[in-house]
Amino acid sequence: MKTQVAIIGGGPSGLLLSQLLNRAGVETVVLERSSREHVLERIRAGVLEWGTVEMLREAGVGDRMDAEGMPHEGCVLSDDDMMVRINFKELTGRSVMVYGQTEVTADLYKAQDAMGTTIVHSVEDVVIHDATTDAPYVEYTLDGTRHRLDCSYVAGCDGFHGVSRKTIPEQKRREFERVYPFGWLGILSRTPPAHHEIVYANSSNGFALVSMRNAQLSRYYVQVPLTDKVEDWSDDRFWERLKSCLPTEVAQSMVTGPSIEKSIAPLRSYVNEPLRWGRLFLVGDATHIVPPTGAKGLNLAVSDVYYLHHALIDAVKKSDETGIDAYSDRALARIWKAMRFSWQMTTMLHRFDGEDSFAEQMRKATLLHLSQSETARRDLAENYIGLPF
Ligand code: RFL
Ligand code: PHB
Repeated sequence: MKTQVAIIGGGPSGLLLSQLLNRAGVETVVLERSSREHVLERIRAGVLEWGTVEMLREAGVGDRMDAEGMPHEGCVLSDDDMMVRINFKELTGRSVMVYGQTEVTADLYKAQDAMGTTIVHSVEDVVIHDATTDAPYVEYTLDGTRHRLDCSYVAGCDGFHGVSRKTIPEQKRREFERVYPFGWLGILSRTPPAHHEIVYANSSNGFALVSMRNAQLSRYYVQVPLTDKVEDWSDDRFWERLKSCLPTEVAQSMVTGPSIEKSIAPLRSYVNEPLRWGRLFLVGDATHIVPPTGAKGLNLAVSDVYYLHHALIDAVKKSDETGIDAYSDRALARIWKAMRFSWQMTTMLHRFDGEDSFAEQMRKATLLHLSQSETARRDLAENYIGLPF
């Protein structure tokens, strides 16, 4: 098989890149390790920055998002009973869209099917060869048979545990990492959300988050030690902890019910750079991870795709390589700003085990300052709705 751009990974990064390239007449093949059902089962991100919303519209996959997604003009940060509303609309003129990553992915698969692009599922043992030559190729196993895919460029969109990043020799890249000493236990439940906007709650019992997928489907998270297992958390225990972290006003509106999904995600900040090795380009979680506190992971993947799709179109269509030469630096400039924001939000809102009493006061003072300073709120809003591409 032969194609112009081989895309490893059929998550949101790989699918959106494929969608934008094919619309511009650049041919792709997507190689995905899992089945489509499995990819569509994963419950992940819920908040789309305004730039992501515009990109999805531009990619021709915005209709259902516009019909079913929920534009949010603000969110709330709380410290015990103090609630600070960040009015995105008033402070920046923009909003975010609450629309699940699962739905974005489903919309992208549907659009790709309609265009007749090639997405190969359940591939195993993907190996990228000759990335530093003009003729890279990818080998993979499907149903026990080894295949070869020749291409001009390879896009590594295979997430944190993928093979693309590891293909680059260690001496050719640098890694930066901060691992946080806690994770998020998340549940999905068919109950109306406790608040009409997302609530990021700091409390003496740790961090909690109120989010939603629609008016009847809530998504909640609480901070848990890394040693905890999902089995340690019955639904009752979860609801009790959540309630103890939320401002009374929100806790009173909480409607409990059985969880329909429950999982624990560790929190880390991670950057691998550069994002290019010869004709291999890294995108999204394959090269950076943010803690979910700023809702930046999916959105950063989308901004990488924004830079890379323009660059690849110029390279393939016009033999103009300036875009691909600039890709890594352009993407990294935005990545580091989102890293800073996510780290700051995480530090401002979580209890760190073994922390001193000073740390707690710093969190409280930051939240109090936010409640009193429009300048501080505008800074948060500007980052939350998404910095320009
Ligand atoms: P993905 O989604 O991990 O997709 C990578 C795909 O590559 C496949 N793959 C391979 N395929 C072929 N060969 C291999 N060797 C392969 N290895 C892996 C995988 O099966 C998969 O299909 O990466 P991508 O596309 O870069 O997308 C990134 C986003 O998924 C991620 O950043 C967000 O989900 C992070 N995130 C959030 N981001 C936001 O912007 N807003 C949020 O509100 C938000 N909340 C979250 C989140 C992530 C969470 N978890 C579980 C990590 C909440 C949570 C709980
Ligand atoms: C979610 O709805 O899953 C969600 C919302 C906001 C975040 C992280 C996750 O910061």
